[in-house]
Amino acid sequence: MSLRRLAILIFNLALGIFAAAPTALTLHGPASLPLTASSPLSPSLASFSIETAFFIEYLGNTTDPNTLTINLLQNLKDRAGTPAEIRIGGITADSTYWNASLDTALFNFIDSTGTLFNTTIGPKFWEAAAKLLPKDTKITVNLDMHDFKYEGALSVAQSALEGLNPGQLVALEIGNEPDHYSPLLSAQAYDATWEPWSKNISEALGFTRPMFQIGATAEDPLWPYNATGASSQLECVSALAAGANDDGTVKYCSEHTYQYSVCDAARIPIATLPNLVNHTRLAVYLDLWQPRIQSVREQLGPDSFVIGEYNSVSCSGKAGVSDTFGQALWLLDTTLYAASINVSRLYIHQGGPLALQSSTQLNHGGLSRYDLWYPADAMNGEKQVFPSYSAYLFIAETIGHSNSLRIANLWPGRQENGSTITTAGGDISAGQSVVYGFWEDSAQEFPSKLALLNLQIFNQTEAGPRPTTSVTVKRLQAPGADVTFGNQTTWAGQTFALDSDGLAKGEYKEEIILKGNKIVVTVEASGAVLVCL
Ligand SMILES: *[C@@H]1O[C@H](CO)[C@@H](O)[C@H](O)[C@H]1NC(C)=O
Ligand SMILES: *[C@@H]1O[C@H](CO)[C@@H](O)[C@H](O)[C@H]1NC(C)=O
Ligand SMILES: *[C@@H]1O[C@H](CO)[C@@H](O)[C@H](O)[C@H]1NC(C)=O
Ligand SMILES: *[C@@H]1O[C@H](CO)[C@@H](O)[C@H](O)[C@H]1NC(C)=O
Ligand SMILES: *[C@@H]1O[C@H](CO)[C@@H](O)[C@H](O)[C@H]1NC(C)=O
Ligand SMILES: *[C@@H]1O[C@H](CO)[C@@H](O)[C@H](O)[C@H]1NC(C)=O
Ligand SMILES: *[C@@H]1O[C@H](CO)[C@@H](O)[C@H](O)[C@H]1NC(C)=O
Ligand SMILES: *[C@@H]1O[C@H](CO)[C@@H](O)[C@H](O)[C@H]1NC(C)=O
Ligand SMILES: *[C@@H]1O[C@H](CO)[C@@H](O)[C@H](O)[C@H]1NC(C)=O
Ligand SMILES: CC(=O)N[C@H]1CO[C@H](CO)[C@@H](O)[C@@H]1O
Repeated sequence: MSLRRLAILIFNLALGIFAAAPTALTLHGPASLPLTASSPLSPSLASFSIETAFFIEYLGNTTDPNTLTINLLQNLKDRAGTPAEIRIGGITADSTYWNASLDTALFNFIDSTGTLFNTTIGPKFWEAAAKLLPKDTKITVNLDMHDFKYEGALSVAQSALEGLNPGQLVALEIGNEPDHYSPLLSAQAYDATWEPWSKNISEALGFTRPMFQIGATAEDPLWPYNATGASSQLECVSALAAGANDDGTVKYCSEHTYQYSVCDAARIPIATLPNLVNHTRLAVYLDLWQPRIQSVREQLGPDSFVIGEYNSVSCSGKAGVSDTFGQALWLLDTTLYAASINVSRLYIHQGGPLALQSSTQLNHGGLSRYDLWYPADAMNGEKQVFPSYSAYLFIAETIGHSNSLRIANLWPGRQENGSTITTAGGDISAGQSVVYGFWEDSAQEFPSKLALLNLQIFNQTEAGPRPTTSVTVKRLQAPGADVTFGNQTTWAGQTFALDSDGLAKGEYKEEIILKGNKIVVTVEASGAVLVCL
């Protein structure tokens, strides 16, 4: 019976605005939980990485809190029941120092050309994190390894433990993107510092459980996996193989993903909106990590692999690409796809352009073009919320308050080799449709929700019948993939933008589609819907 139910889930795809005859796509059963479905999803699946030097600009301090940031984070907690986690880190963590006498929360050393050299934090920094973030927000802190000064790393770790609420500090990272250090570190050389530091800090701070997140590496896995240099890459698996966990200090592994880049001339032309909004490209990219995800989970447990820093376009994003509604669709699909291959949490990176990132880019202030919102007026844009924020509302609401929801990709569907990319190169028959199913552990015969994404820059009509119940549909919408305004982006009919300080504005809208033989849900081109069955 359940097989029949799913088999009549039909997608009518309008291949072009004027297409007269839609193509029908039928998903074949079984509708029960697939064997390759993920582990139970973390309610903090959609989390944040905030660049250390920009953390106070985002959050404010206890005398002058940033209510926009606080409201936007609280909206997510309201939907998922658990706050998004925050990793405080990034390249500036490798030049961040503790000063117990500092009277401000944070001091950035910026020279007369506007270049940021280093960051000093004091007690008010942790006070802001402890008091202003939504209650129970878990924090991961990135320590400086780049200076190779153990006492400096220890003092930041100790200040975090003492300054945050009890239990709030959930992990420490040692170094940011150590695979980009110069001279290059082998896994053995990395471990030679990482392993004794993690042990000494654990002893000094009295940790009785593993508290460290290893890796934080930047480079993509080389493809094919037997390519020259692939076996000598510094990453979680090679670091673990070289003995990083000999003292049992490793809790999680984090690797960073930036699918596109404007760091160098060769990659700039590839960082386009149509490439960004393309499921095939996104899945092929994330699939590169599958062997590492599997290995790390076997060694450290089912919830151990995270993408601790990521965004779409490295070196601070690209106007017209990473600040658009297309980025919202990319963010939604990236998060759900990663979850479907057992990435436990993803921390979207927020911050600004930085010195030394690239010789060609502006690195003198402002905020990154890929941020979900600007907490304050910046030299490259006023205070605002970008369309991509709404993707995190979609995810938080999909997970709801469940602690046992599992996800699987239903279309294009998982293939023999573990990828969703078919020999035909993904979903070419049906444009750019992507379907995820969500199952409660307690009800494995039929999914409780479906996420239907249309990543094609055209229209799509979708249908999801369930003869015995009504279906509610909530939409993620904007006038087009190229829209850059949060105030034109709606989730379930409402905007979450600056004019309401990040709070919901407008009439809440969900469509209730009554049971019938066939239910047709129309999805606009470049749009996504959440169907609750
Ligand atoms: C995800 O993890 C679960 C539980 O460990 C496993 O059964 C499933 O095959 C994994 N899925 C993928 C796509 O790796
Ligand atoms: C720490 O901050 C205080 C107050 O701003 C300052 O006087 C002192 O020089 C700083 N210490 C160091 C080592 O930078
Ligand atoms: C708090 O923020 C305000 C506004 O940026 C600033 O004037 C003040 O010095 C900050 N206080 C601390 C303790 O950092
Ligand atoms: C920060 O960088 C400046 C400029 O190089 C340097 O003078 C200063 O000592 C650095 N601060 C710390 C705390 O290392
Ligand atoms: C770690 O602690 C041991 C024992 O206290 C000490 O000998 C060693 O120098 C420390 N390592 C570092 C990197 O500080
Ligand atoms: C990688 O493996 C493939 C398939 O086994 C083989 O054809 C190719 O020669 C190998 N490449 C290298 C660099 O070893
Ligand atoms: C998406 O990317 C794949 C792989 O690069 C490509 O074959 C396909 O044509 C793209 N789809 C669209 C609609 O651009
Ligand atoms: C929408 O947001 C943009 C960016 O913040 C702003 O410039 C514009 O005035 C806003 N429009 C409305 C109607 O509020
Ligand atoms: C899986 O197979 C598809 C189709 O042959 C191919 O395009 C893709 O690269 C393969 N992925 C992996 C990770 O092997
Ligand atoms: C058919 C069509 O209009 N496609 C366009 C949709 O919008 C995006 C973003 O502006 C364009 O890149 C497409 O060419």
